[in-house]
Amino acid sequence: MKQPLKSPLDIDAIRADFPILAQEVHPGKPLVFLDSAASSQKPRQVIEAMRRYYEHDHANVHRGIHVLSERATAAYEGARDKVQAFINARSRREVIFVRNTTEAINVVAATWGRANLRAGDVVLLSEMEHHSNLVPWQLLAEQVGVRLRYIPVTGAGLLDLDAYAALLRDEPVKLVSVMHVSNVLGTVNPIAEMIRQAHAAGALFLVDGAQSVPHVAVDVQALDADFLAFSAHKMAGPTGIGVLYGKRELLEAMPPYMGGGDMIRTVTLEGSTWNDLPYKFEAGTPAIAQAVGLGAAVDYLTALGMENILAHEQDVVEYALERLSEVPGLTLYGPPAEQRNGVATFTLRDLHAHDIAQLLDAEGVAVRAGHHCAMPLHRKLGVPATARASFYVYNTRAEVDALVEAIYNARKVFGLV
Ligand code: 7TS
Repeated sequence: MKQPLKSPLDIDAIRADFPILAQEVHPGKPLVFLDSAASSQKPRQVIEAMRRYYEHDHANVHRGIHVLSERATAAYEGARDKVQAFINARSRREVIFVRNTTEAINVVAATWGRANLRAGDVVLLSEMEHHSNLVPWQLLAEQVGVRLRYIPVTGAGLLDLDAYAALLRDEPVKLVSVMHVSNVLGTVNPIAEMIRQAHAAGALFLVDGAQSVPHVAVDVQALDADFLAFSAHKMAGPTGIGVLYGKRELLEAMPPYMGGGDMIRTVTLEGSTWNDLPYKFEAGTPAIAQAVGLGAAVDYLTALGMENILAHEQDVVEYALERLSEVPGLTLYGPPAEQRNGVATFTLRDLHAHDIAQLLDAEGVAVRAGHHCAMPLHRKLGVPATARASFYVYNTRAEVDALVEAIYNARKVFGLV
C-alpha cells in the first residue's frame, strides 16, 4: 500500500471550512460525504460571500443608477473576471453565465446547432456521455435531421481513440462534444489530443467540463477548446449558476438563446437588435448572488492550488481503489488510478446498488446509486445501476476506511459472508 501523500494542504483545516461536514447523520454516525460528483459541499467563504452580498449590496444589475445597483453590478461582473482568469479565457466576453452544465450545452445545441447544422451533418458524441450531453443533440437530430455518431467505450473504460480517428476520417464531422472526465468511470479523456484531431478534421469541439473544472486546472487557450461547459455547484460554489465558455467569434455569430431584458440593444414593435457579448446570452435578471458565490469558490480553489487539490484527490482515489479491490464479490468499473479522477464506482455481487447505498447510509456514508444519468454507458457495462463513491478535496483516507467497513457490514446483512 502506498504511503499517504505528504500534501501541502492541511485537510483538517479545509474540512473545518465546510460546516456541513461536522455532523452526525444518524446517532453515533458521523457524516462521510462521498457524493461530491453529484454536488460538492460549500465552504463558509462561499456561504459568507453570498450572505454579505445579500446583507449589504443587493440590487438588480446593469440598471439602477444608485449605489447598491453599482455594487451589485461590480460584484456580478467581478465574478466573471474571476472565472475568466480561472479558465484562462482571452476575454471576459467569452464567459456566459447560465444555470448549469446542462443549460450551457443546450445553448450551444439550440443556437450554434440550429444556425450551423443542416440535415445529414454529423455531431460526434461518446458512449460515456451524461444525458445532458446526449439529449440536447437528440432533440436537434429530431428538429434538424442532424446525424449522431458515438465514440465507443472500450472494456477498460477508455474512449476508443482508433475508432475516434476513423469516425473523424469517414465523414465530415461538424462538432465533437465529449466529457473531459467521466462521472461514472472517472476516466480522464485525452481531451487536448482529441481537440487537435477534431480541428485537423475541420470539426469544432465542445468540452463537458462538469467533472474536470472542479478538480484540475482547465485552460481553454492551451486546450484550444471551442466551447466549455461547467457547473458551480460541483466546484464548491452554489447551485443555480454555471458557465458556458465559447470562443468570441463563435459566440458573436450565434443567435441568442432566450429573449428578454438585458440581452437587447434596441427594441421596437417591429423587431430588436442584440446586446454585446456576454449579455446577448443573459436574458432577464441573472443569478447575482450565485455569481458572487461562484467567484468566492474560484478564489477558494485558487488559494488551495488546483495541482494540490488534484494530487490529494488522486491519493484518496488510489487508496479507495486499493481497498475496494480487496472486498470479495465487489466489481470496480473504470480505468486504473493513473487514468482516472475523483470517483470509484462499483457493484457488489448481484445486489441492487440502491440497497447497498441504503445500508451505507445507515452507517453515515453517503454514496450515489443508480445510472448516474448515463444509461447508455450502463447498458454497455451490462448493469442497470452502480454505486458510486466520489471524492473532493475535503475527503480523507479515513473516510475510505469508513466506506470499506460499511461495505463489509452490508455484505454481512445480505448474508455474503
Ligand atoms: N456533465 C457531466 C459529466 C456531469 O457529471 C453532470 C452532472 C452534468 C453534465 C450535468 O450537470 P448539471 O449541473 O447541469 O446537472 N452529474 C451528476 C452526477 O454524476 N450525479 O449527479 C449529477
